Amino acid sequence: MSEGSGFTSMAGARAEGDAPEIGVGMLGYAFMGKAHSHAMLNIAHMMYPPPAVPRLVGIAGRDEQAVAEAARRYGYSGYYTDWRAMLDNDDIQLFDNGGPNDTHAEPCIVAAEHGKHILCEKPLARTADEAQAMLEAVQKAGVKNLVAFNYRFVPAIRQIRKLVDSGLLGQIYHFRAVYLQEWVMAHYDLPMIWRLQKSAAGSGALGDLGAHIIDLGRYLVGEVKSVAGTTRTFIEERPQDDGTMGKVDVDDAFTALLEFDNGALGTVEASRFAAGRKNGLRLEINAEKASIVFNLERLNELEIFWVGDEPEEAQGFRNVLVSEPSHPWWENWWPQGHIIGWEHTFVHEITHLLDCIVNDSAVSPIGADFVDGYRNAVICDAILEAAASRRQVDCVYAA
Ligand code: SOE
Repeated sequence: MSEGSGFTSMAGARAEGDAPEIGVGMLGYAFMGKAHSHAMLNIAHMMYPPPAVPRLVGIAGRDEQAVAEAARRYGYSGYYTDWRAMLDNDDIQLFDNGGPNDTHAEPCIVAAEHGKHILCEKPLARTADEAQAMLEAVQKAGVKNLVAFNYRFVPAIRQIRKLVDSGLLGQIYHFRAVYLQEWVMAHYDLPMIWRLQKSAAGSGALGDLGAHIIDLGRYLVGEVKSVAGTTRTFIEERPQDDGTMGKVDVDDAFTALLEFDNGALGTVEASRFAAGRKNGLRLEINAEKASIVFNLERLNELEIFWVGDEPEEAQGFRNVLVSEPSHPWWENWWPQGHIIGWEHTFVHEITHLLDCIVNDSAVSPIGADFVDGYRNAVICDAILEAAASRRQVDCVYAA
């Protein structure tokens, strides 16, 4: 169809329009590769006008057939079987690391050395020492950096933070959080996988699930000064590819006590052996003026109890549907009550990072940066030390 026939070409308009494009190189094509790629494909038209339009330049993975299929599926311009070659591509300004925990440090450090901004899946690293090296690399390079603690980007969680910041809750006494799943229990017949090996994962339920609720404790309540805790491994051997039985050297579950700098008391627990719990993150904050409950499996809702708000005979927790246009992130979606889901947290998270890149603004505290990821790792290491030594352990932060 030619110009003049009532048709106006928009070819390339978005790339030359208000929003700059940011070239993305993705490492990994499994669960997080899918969640991040899906999110990036939604930003240009749903976060409209976007701070930037992510251009899917390349995706890297070891299995050539699988990574080629992922490139086709999500629309990456090309694929790599070597992440180093991908990071040599100057058309990539943002490195997205969705790989397993043992592939977080080296690629992120090399990406920082190449001057690329970085999004790294959680936990940032397997240990605090490894996280510190990554933090130093991004600080030296001066690149924007975000750790994908995506639950900070649930509108209801951001709403809790806004209530905390407003002072309406008063002093916070308790932070109580669990993150419960069941997929590692015996009836799943799970063989040995990287998430069950310390050399690959760093820890088990602690770093995978506990890291999320520890991050939310830091985001909603404050810094953690000391911990006590214990861990359990319920199935100690798993069948390996070569037919032998391998030892599981990470925790299947942990329970910990957190002492916050501001005097609040925290209890956190994560398990992959909680039958019936599919993605059961639940937190409760008890404060001077209110208590608030959040449940990830009902992520558009908050249960709030306001002290002295109603006559004694009518007191109780109220259910608040967090979906009004004035609620965080909701101006981008639907009319109130048309609820959103887990995947939308990645759309918010990556949009926030693009905004920080384009406007040179701070990633934290709305998002978690590598300082947050490092401090999270210090707390996780301290919990493992407390469990091994059976005593309370102070959290010492080098940054
Ligand atoms: C574990 O199964 C897992 O996929 C975590 O790795 C994610 O971070 C969490 O969001 C959902 O559960």
